[in-house]
Amino acid sequence: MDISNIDYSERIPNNVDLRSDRRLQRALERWQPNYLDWWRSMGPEGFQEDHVYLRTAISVDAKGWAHFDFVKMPDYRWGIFLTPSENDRKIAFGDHLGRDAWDQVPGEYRNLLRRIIVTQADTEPASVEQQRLLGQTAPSLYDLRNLFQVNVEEGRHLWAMVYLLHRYFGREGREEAEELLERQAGNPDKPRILNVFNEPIEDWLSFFCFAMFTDRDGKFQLGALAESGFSPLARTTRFMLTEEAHHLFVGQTGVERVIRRTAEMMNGDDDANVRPLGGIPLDLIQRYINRWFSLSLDLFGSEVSSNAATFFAQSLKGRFDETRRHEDHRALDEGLIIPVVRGGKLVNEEIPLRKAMNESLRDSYIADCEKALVRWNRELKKAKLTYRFTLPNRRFHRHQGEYADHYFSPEGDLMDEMDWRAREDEWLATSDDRAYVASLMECVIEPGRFANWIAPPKRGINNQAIDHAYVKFSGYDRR
Ligand code: BYC
Ligand code: FE
Ligand code: FE
Repeated sequence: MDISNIDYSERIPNNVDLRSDRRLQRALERWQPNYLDWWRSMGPEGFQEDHVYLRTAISVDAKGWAHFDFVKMPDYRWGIFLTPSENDRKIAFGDHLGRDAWDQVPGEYRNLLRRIIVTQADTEPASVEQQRLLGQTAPSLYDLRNLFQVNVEEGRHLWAMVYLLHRYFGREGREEAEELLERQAGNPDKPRILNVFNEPIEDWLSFFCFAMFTDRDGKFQLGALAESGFSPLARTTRFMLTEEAHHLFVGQTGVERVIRRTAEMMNGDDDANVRPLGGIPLDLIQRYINRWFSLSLDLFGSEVSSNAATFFAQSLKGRFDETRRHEDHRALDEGLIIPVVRGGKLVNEEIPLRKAMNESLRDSYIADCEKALVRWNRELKKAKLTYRFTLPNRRFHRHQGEYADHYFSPEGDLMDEMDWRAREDEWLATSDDRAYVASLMECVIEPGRFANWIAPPKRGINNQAIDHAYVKFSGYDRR
């Protein structure tokens, strides 16, 4: 069978020859209706009967895997797609460097591996839950479609992880798969596992920041898992990464379009007030950036982590682009200098590199975020404005790791709690900010029209026009 092509004649589309394993197929077919129930109750509210211009994977080849068509979301063909296996794959890092990669779970690593997979899996439905009301205030049909594209693909990412749990982790894996549909973003009794995935995403500026900063954590975590010595995980996450690129695009260009629109309203005047015009002020955008960037930094875990050292040593989770790095893939002799708080002061400490793997991944992530900031600032320069966006220091507003119990300014300086609290409203989106942004949100559904606070994109989806009817409503007036 040709692994690059996906079999759509099956109830669960797949390129893993699911039909040859009846037990597994039946187990997943039993999970499928529970998933659909979850999608209908926790997925996008309203819009389930509407036809959305969505892409679906038809092949896992590099050349054009996507097929675009109008689909009702509950009819989306969620499936199981892995990139083709490499013959003779070798492990690229850790204690097992150079040995044959594993096609089965090494017994001694079973629990750890399951935990990583469950943590990854948990974020996917969480994000759909967090975004479920946004359709009602979409700034255009183009944006509405992009939201739903992201949502159905996060649903597919859940499928990707549930396949691994069912296929490789027996009864415990099946139980975890059930629990993935039971925890709920923001539910105090059964919250999602990682912090950001319990935060509300109430407006579209938050959504764009989330797709920019939080989905980007996905890019780096998936990139680290794509190096795994456990090949099925590596091949699954590689295909997920091809979908992730669009999510990051939605986030980065979304924020960029808000900036462009505000700059347009400011008309070259640095002191212009855009509120009377219904625009989003630049300093408010900066406070949203500060909030979502710092929350997303927490997702990398502690700066100094023995969990991370174990994941690396056992060749389960590598660094970003591990295989392509010209570095010691055992990471045994080096260290990473990390500023830590000791006796009320920041002092540099050298941490053995394996224990600093979370920080190494966070470094790669921050460098990637900086690139987007350069693009956003280019918009300001073009508009002859002197304001510039910055990323806050990695120590600012943290809730996990070395800096969690201390207070740091956006420049990274250690502060007293009192002083910090006195300035918090300058730095982080306030309830007034959020109320103002909420007041601007309106549902715009005429093709080609955009809400006043955001500029249109430069081009449409899949070479379609910007005024293409990306969502076709099923016969009733939504306004
Ligand atoms: N919130 O050594 P530590 C995505 C826990 S995003 C709450 O600091 P470790 C997506 C940690 O679990 C990508 N708890 O951390 C994006 C541990 O708990 P236990 C998601 C946290 O283990 C947008 C304890 O603190 N994928 O795909 O090295 C939309 C101390 O552990 C947090 C992954 O994360 C937190 N932020 O690393 C849709 C990949 N941070 O064991 C999707 C899989 C840490 O003491 N996950 N803790 O109970 C991992 O590799 C690791 O679990 C982490 C943490 C990187 C998350
Ligand atoms: Fe995802
Ligand atoms: Fe994503």
